[in-house]
Amino acid sequence: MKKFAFSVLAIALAGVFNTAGAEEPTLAPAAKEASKTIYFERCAGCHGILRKGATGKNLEPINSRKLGQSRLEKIIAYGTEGGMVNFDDILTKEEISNMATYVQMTPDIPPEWGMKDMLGSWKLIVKPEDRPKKQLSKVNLKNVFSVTLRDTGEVALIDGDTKKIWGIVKTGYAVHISRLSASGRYVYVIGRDGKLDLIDMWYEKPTVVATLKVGIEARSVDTSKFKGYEDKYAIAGAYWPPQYVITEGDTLKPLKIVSTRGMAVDGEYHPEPRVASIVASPHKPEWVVNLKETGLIQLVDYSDLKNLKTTTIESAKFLHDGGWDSTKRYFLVAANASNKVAVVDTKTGKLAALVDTKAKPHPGRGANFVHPKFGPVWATSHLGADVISLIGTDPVKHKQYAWKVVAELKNHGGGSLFVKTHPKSANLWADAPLNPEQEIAESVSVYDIRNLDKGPEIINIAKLAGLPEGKAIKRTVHAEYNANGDEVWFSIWAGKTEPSAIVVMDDKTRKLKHVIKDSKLITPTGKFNVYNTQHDIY
Ligand code: DHE
Repeated sequence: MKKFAFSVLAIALAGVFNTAGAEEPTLAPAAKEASKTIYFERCAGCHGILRKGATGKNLEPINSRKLGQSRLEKIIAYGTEGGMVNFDDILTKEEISNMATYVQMTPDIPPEWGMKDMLGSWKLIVKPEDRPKKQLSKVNLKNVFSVTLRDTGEVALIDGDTKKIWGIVKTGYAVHISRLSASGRYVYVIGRDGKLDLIDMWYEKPTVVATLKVGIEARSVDTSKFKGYEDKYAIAGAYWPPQYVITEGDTLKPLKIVSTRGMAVDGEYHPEPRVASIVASPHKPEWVVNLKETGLIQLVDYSDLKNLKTTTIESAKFLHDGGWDSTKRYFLVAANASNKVAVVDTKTGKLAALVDTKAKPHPGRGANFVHPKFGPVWATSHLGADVISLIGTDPVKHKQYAWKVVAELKNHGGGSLFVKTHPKSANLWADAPLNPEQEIAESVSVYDIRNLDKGPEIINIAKLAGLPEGKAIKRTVHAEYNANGDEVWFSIWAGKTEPSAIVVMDDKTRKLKHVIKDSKLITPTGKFNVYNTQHDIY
């Protein structure tokens, strides 16, 4: 990982950001360096590099110093009900104390990352013409799962038919998500450190054929999915510098970088509008790019990169994750720290609605199903409330319910991150991995979507894995269906030095079908089934 380096600009800006007065606390150089790394790896995602806050609270010195050393230490160690996780199982007492001091100090500012840096980082390991001309293995690629191994900086490609690990690939640090090329041949994996890897599944074993560092910190990637543009382009969004880059799809050669700095929906300048979720439209040569801090949603037309046309839609601040409605005309994205879901109509290029929800909606890509009374709905759970909200998505046949929360189902706890269903399933699953209570974090709620009044069945999935006791909570996180839609997979996300697992449930019976255990399966979190991710099925 590239360590933060101070530039002249950074030093100048640091003066601007040192707003909390002269009594800045200090740390010895080694402790400061270590805290800076921890902040970047563990904290910046929620609080921002400049600590201006988003999913997490504003931690600029003017605010953090009000909380004070001992309160900050408690918050860092034990977390909060508002969704901040505990770090006492990851950090030592000394590290926690140093972090509490560090966040009261002036933020460090990392360097910019323009075309020269990007091209310097680009490695075309195998040229497209030197790659296999057809699939060399017998693996059923449609049912492969690309699984994030968060703390080892790897993804495991698991054969969904045999449940065996097909290959493990080194990727960026704390790799975040995988997305698929339109053809289903290539997996794109983005790391928190901004490293983008292109994996070719036509080899005997999954093989990285190109890499690119798109920034210092990143979270999102997608590909061109419109007819005629299949596998042509990729787009990756960076948290720092705040920008996105469009690359060649099969080489990752960077073609165009677009900065996202600018005015927020409230008319104020923001220096760090991070790129949150990105999704490719199947109906147009267009990506939906969600800018977190400014609350702007950009529809980026990739049919002419030299004369890039972008429609900028005002929504609400702190955009995060989201997914399509079942028709893939409307994109629903959580403005999580605003307690809203924004709905974009990609046909008209306009905001269709801003829907109020409970605290901090966090849908992943959400879940689409047909409600017996309200017609087509899209579901999200919440980080800050034990509620699953259903939003009506059919403005034609169910106009009175469209873009309204039509029902709120009880989840087994707050701290939820992901909901999931499948067009062939009658179940709606919701996790709660960030809940501070062990039993809740290990469990999921599952509703029968034909009879939601019956209430949920609550299943402790982590217990089913039969793992030995450990120090860390075995968080059950991220449901993902197999290609047939009859199995649902959960990650059991234990500590870095403890065994983790993937639990496969039979979706119909809701009974355990299989547990994938392997010493190489360290901290699995997100899982991306090739077919479902390729076709945005959720
Ligand atoms: Fe994620 C999606 C950002 C923490 C697992 N995460 C996303 C997306 C964003 C994001 C912007 C949407 C990408 C897209 O669709 O293009 N995530 C962030 C953060 O900023 C945050 C809050 C803090 C951080 O430091 O990164 C964060 N995320 C986490 C985790 O701690 C999780 C639970 C475990 C992990 O692997 O790091 C986690 N995030 C995921 C997963 C998805 C995701 C599994 C994809 C969900 C999907 O079904 O598409």
